[in-house]
Amino acid sequence: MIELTPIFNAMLGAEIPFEKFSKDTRVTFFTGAGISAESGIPTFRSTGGLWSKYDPVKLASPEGFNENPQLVLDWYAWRRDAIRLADPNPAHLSITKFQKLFHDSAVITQNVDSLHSRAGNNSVLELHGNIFRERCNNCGEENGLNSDERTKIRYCHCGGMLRPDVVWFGETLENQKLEQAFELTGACQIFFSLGTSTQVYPAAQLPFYAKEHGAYTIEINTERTPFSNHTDLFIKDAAGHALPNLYEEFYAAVS
Ligand code: BV8
Ligand code: ZN
Repeated sequence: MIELTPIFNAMLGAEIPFEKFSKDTRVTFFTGAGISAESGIPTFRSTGGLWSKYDPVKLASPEGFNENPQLVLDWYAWRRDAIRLADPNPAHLSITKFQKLFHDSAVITQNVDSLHSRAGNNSVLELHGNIFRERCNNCGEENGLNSDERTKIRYCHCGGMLRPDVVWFGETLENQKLEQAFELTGACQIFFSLGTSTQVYPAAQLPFYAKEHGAYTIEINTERTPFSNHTDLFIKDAAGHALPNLYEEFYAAVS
């Protein structure tokens, strides 16, 4: 395992086995809240993150919603307003460039903020849903968010309450999405783990699964994570700085 800090970024090219890769290499990008940090969107567990101010059980769990739906709806409306003011940052934008270089690539994100799609990334799998959609808490029927009524408690035709279409703690992820995530991870030759604390399961299994299935793994994070001792290359840097640099290295090597 090689650890590079920003000072050694220049030596980046020396560490990666570029000779193994070509434009046909299958690449998977796995991302967490850290990739949106440079867009101004707070993460959950970094210093000053959302969970340092709010109780996740009260705000991101079915129990919390049933106990105080208005509080949860207000919190998600506040987060949507913050996200609307944010733009994709160089990390999101460099994935679009990577996907032009490696045509067989996909993005698996834990984020619910739509910034990957807004950056032009394709094949984006939103494991934890999307904050700009709502679904019925009872029958699960999805519907887009009617923004002027965004914080009112509203009901589905079946009588169930409408809630953000995201996966809360204690809720299972959509099976089909999870299977697709493991398939993309098991089949890729390069796996990027970008801006995730690698603590929330089952998503946090993916980097380890990639490693077990023979992918060359690159982790970019401003802090070390439980995966950092397992990854082939750990770059201690902001994703918005390191990923565009990495793109230049890969472009020079495989284009
Ligand atoms: C489930 C809602 C079946 C959406 C979220 C005990 C052991 C293991 C598992 C469990 C357990 N007890 C319960 C569980 C299961 C639980 C879990 O994993 N809990 C953990 C916390 C222990 N998981 C679940 O409940 C999942 N469902 O398992 O169902 C089941 C059911 C019942 C019981 C057992 C199993 C559902 C998980 C989804 C929860 N939903 N949020 C929303 O509102 O957004 S959680 C939240 O965490 C988000 O979804 C987020 O996507 C996810 C992961 O967080 P990260 O994205 O990694 O963000 P974080 O802030 O943590 O880290 C940011 C990182 O970026 C940091 O490392 C930081 O250093 C770095 N960074 C910062 N700036 C930058 C940067 N990196 C690069 N550049 C920068 N500029
Ligand atoms: Zn319903």
